Amino acid sequence: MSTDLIQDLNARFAIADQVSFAVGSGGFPVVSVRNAHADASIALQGADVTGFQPHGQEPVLFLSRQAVYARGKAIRGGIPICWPWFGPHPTDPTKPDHGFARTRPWSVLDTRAMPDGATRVRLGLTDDAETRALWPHAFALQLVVIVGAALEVTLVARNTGYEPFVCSGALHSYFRVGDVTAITIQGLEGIAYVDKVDGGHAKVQQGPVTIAGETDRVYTDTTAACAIVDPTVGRRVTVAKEGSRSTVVWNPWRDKARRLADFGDDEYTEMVCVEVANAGDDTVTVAPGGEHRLGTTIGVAALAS
Ligand code: TA6
Repeated sequence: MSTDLIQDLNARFAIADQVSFAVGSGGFPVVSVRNAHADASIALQGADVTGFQPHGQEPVLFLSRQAVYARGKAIRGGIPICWPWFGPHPTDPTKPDHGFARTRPWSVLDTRAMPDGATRVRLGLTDDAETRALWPHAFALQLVVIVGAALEVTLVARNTGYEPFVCSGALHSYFRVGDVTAITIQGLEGIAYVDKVDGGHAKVQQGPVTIAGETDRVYTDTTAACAIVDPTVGRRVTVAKEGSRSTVVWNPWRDKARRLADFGDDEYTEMVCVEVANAGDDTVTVAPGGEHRLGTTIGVAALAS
């Protein structure tokens, strides 16, 4: 990737002492944000928010030390964007899991210093011949990232065509935890879920979620915020949402971790995914000229001692 692109991005979108662009891992452009509240980083490859760290706090997002940075490849960590389908393609197994938005280079739309000291970065992706070969629809995606004391990430999917389209997806957030076996996830108590580790059986969550083995669950019909309570780090990470009626919880545990080439064998103890989703039956139909917003707000607070 040419340094010309970086120079051009900085000339057009850098904000002194707040937003800058540089060559990141794999040679892909990365946006670095530093403001009064926090540090953050966003890879233009897949518009993946790869880092968020409020000042005085430990990093909030998990990024695998074995992540692979390559064209057409999703980054293992941060917040990959699953769109326009979640999981395997509904009818064609030859198409990539979780759609194509997470594997394509996004462009920068604008950057802005907000009055409250936060920073907004907007990224865009539109259809082209490659995307239409995978999914025959015209669209304009925007990812609106606001870095403040909390992190706000909103995927806005606009239908720029003449036919309605049906999509699903997720903000596939990877959270960094001190010890995955010690955390609890609140907000899903009594909620029905599909257990993908147990043959897709339908179950109901009893109490807070704990992780003691491979976990891959789609919680259905829930608009509730979640909280990851992490006694090892001494913090509570809240995950609020917009435009979502399903929440996915994932940890690959030992065996799957070993099968993932871009994930360390023992890294499963350091992370959990809590994903704001449109998954399972929670698909979205977008009319021509219409849009759907899928958003998450991630907050951090110390646990009361
Ligand atoms: O969100 C959970 C999930 O759908 C799991 O089934 C697991 O496959 C995970 O995503 C990671 O998928 P990936 O395609 O990134 O390896």
